[in-house]
Amino acid sequence: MEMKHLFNAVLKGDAEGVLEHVKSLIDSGILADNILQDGLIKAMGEVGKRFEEGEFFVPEMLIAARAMQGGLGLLKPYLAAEDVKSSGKIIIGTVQGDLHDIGKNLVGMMLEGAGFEVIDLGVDVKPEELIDAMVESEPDIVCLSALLTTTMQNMEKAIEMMKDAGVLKNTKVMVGGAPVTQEYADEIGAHGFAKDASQATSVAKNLVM
Ligand code: B1M
Repeated sequence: MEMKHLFNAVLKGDAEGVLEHVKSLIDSGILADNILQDGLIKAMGEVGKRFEEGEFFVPEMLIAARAMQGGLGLLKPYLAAEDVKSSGKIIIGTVQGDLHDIGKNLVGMMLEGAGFEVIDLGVDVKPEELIDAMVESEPDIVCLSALLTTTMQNMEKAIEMMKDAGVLKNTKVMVGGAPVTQEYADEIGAHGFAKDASQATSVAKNLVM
């Protein structure tokens, strides 16, 4: 019942309600991962469906997304508490031109939860910014997220520029996001692809092995 209230609070973009329901679910002993999957992620799926059907518009999506992110913030320490050991260093960002960060944040959180040190460059990250951060931090993996068919092409541009700058000798690239596929990842020369945040942790672990 509480999960249903959480689902509805995300749909309504009720940020306070989302925080209250997440807290209450945590207090009643529900696993953070269940709250994430069955409450927050499920509700964002419904938001996307309503947007596609013309029932929701960009403001509704944005308000729901913000409410969801508040809930994610509360869950973060609980998710990170599972499986903590240093697995490597990761730089993550949403590619140039793309402002979607919920999935990217989720992937980053899961990676932290899997013991990686995560440096988050945010959204709309230019290839030059990625390369500067790579030179400075020498990550094991660079994670690129894209949610738009138009911006996923910037993944290829970023990888090309990384190759030209010579920063891929000890660093692997993982890509993901709703329009990205394994075929596309192979085509643009990425070393890894994950379809969701939980798969991202296993792919990342394989990439640093
Ligand atoms: Co946008 N949007 N949006 N949006 N938005 C989509 C992506 C869209 C599919 C909606 C639709 O039309 N059905 C559509 C894209 C169409 C396309 O290109 N094929 C779309 C559009 C068109 C737009 C605008 C152009 C709308 C406009 O202005 N007319 C605009 C673009 C702005 C820009 O980026 N330049 C826009 C804006 C926005 C908001 C700002 C309002 C808001 C984003 C808020 C934010 O992120 N802070 C928003 C939202 C919320 C969505 C939807 C509804 C939800 C996205 C989301 O957060 N999903 C989305 C519709 C949908 O997805 N059904 C939509 C939940 C999240 C957990 O999933 O991000 O897929 P996702 O991440 C998953 C996986 O993809 C994967 O793991 C995550 C967790 O499992 N993953 C990775 C992601 N990154 C990964 C990286 C990895 C591995 C896995 O390794 C590195």
